Amino acid sequence: LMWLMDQYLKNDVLSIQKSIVDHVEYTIARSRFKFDDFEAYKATANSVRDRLIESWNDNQQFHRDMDSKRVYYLSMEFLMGRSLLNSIFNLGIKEQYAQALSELGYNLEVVVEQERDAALGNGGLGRLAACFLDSLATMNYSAWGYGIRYQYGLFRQTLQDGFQHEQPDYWLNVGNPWEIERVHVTYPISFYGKVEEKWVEGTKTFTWTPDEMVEAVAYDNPIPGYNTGNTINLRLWAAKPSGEFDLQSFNTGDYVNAILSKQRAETISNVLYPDDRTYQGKELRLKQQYFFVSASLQDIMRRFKDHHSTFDNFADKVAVQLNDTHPTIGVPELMRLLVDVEGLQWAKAWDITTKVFSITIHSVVAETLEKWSVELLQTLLPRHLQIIFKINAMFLEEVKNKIGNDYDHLARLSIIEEGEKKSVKMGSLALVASHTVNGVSKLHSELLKERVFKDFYDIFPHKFQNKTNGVTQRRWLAFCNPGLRDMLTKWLGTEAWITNLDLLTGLRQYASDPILQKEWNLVRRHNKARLATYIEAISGVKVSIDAMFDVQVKRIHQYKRQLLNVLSIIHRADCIKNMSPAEKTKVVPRVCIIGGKAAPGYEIAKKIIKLVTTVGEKINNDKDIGNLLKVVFVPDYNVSLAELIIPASDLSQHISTAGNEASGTSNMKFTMNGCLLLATLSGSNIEIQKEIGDENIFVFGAKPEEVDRLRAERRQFQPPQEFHRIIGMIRNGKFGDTEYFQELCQTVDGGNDFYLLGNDFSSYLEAQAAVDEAYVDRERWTRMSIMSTAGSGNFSIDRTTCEYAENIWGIKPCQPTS
Ligand code: DL6
Repeated sequence: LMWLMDQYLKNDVLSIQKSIVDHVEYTIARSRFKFDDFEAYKATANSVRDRLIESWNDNQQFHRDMDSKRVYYLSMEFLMGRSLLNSIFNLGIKEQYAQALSELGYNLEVVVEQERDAALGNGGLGRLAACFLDSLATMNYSAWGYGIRYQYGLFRQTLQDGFQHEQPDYWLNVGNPWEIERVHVTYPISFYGKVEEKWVEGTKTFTWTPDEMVEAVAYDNPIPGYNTGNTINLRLWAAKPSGEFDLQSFNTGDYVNAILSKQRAETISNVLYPDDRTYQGKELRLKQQYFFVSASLQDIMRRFKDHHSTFDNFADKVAVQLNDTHPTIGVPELMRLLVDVEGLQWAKAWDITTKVFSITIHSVVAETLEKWSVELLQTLLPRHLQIIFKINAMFLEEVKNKIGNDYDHLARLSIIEEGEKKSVKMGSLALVASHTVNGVSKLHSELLKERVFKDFYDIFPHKFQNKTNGVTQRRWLAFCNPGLRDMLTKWLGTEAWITNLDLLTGLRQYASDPILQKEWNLVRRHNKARLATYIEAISGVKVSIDAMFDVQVKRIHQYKRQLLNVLSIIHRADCIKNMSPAEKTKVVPRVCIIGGKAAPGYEIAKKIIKLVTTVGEKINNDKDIGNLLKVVFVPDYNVSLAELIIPASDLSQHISTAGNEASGTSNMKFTMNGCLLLATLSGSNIEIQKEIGDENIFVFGAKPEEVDRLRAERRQFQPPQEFHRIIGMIRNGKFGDTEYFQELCQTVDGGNDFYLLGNDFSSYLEAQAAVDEAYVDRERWTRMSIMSTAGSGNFSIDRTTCEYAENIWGIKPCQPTS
């Protein structure tokens, strides 16, 4: 079969050109002599996909033969961004592609810009899932991601008169060259109906007769590792009508309704819910969760059964990671599949289930963990509700042996929340069924034990672990910041840092070296110039790259305190206006860049956006302020914009109320790229501070252990004069829209100030002054910047992945030897 080996696509420039041109002609059916940049992108992406399919196939075959244990990462969200540059970079063929395109008359940089972001996620949780895939592939683990192929990704944000507007992100209408539709990989997914109980040979059996059935169709997305043949799979499910099921309606002559019900099926995978923290208990969301989890588990079991005749060692071959509580309905689903479909005894099935699942929690407060009403579950998934009740009964029986009949305690532990409207606490269900639960930073994991899941921790202390998040240095440093990449490789004498980020500590010895400092600043200025051009193009605001680029980009949330940032911007503007010309010469010019989406129903967050744009409008046109301060709101913040903004930032703000951010991951991306952090003691900021050193970060505000007390005393707290004055300016119409901003101002009125803006304001201003002072000392600032990058090794997702693999999933790296 030697000739088969020869079939592999070659990666020399000529072969690549031939692949691209063939795709122009045969895949997208355009003339090879005339195609535009978008068509060039599509053809290029298809040619890369061909190469990925080769390693994908090899990888699947290898793991089939090895029968290796695999981790399945179940997530409602995968915030992938663009794939072209990432793929050719990971395959090590970027230079060849650049040359191939250039000789054909196209520019790689322009071509990659044609790709639409795959925005199948809201923020941190979804982007973390995407980073994991990159790392699992790079580190040669056997892994698959499972999720939903949403027709509409996260909405696109536009600004109209400074207000956020949401536009649909119909990202698939231009086609998605990366995915492979598997029309034959489909599973039936059932909803509604009734359950019948029967005794068969002394055993109670359950038959669920559903009222609605749809089909889940697989779409595979190959994910290449960096510098390895390990290409793993992200399998996304699309909902399609179930032909078999609808046949009945057609046969009974109800043609129109049959067609309508077909359309209804497709709505299941239509849209990503744009709220990242509040869940409104919508039936469609539960349908989505069950839809993708059921398809994934059926798929996993089918693959296992190809090699095994019993389920005895299922847990030795399968690990399932639940990305937050969203896929938790998988617990009763696996039980149903094992007991009702495969005929296992309950005890045996439960033993398997509890060895397979583990869960990561991404929030800090119990209120954000999902609950589903018993009524809805009874209607939509009646058999699952029975299973949940049984799991709960057995669990409570078991804990009674430990804690006795303390009913309050038992009620807190119960998976079912009693009350007027009974509901199922999905976090509790996941915890009972999982062998491990983890938080995403050291502080967060402690908070889970002390607060969110205290009652469970007392009973199952062995289940709790910490796994501090990380980010992939491939996307977030090596290819979004090519100037810095080359410089790091040159100064470290190796590019091994791309897979071993700890090597960055080698930079520390050069942090004061004037030659490195000069090169460092040159790269930074180049990145800032790129961003300045973009800012001018989208907003018309001209910004100087000598000014400090002070950035806060993330979802808009009260707890993330963008409002605190705006208040200090108003304060700064006001101070500048009152300065003499001599005093003005001492001001450090700043460009304040804010970006992020507000959930469509989150009115306060939308008001914050409007305040930023209004304040920006006023300041940017104030001649007394001139270039000393500019304020820009960057619309439609997404992965691709982050890749432009992060390498160009001098200062990045991570200023949530202490302890209120589970981890944060953009703080890690900024640090890696040599941007300094202005931070509170929240989430992974604390660990970043430890790694890079107190002298290289600006920390302010309350301590996590003070927050409860400060909240309790906030009615009596007197914020500083400046705080009142600035709020007064907004209230009194200095920025127009007087009525519109009243509610926003009320959120920081003493008793209402839950996120402690008033309390932290003074120390925030002090920290801002310290930032200015450091910035004027160019040698010191550059040193701090180099030390930030040098200390960021611990925040590589590869470290996180290894910890999960070793301590939770029990999997080992393995790849073909040849
Ligand atoms: O773990 C990833 C990321 C954390 O870094 C953020 O701190 C956290 O807010 C975020 N959570 C979400 C959705 N929230 N919930 N549940 O994105 O997760």
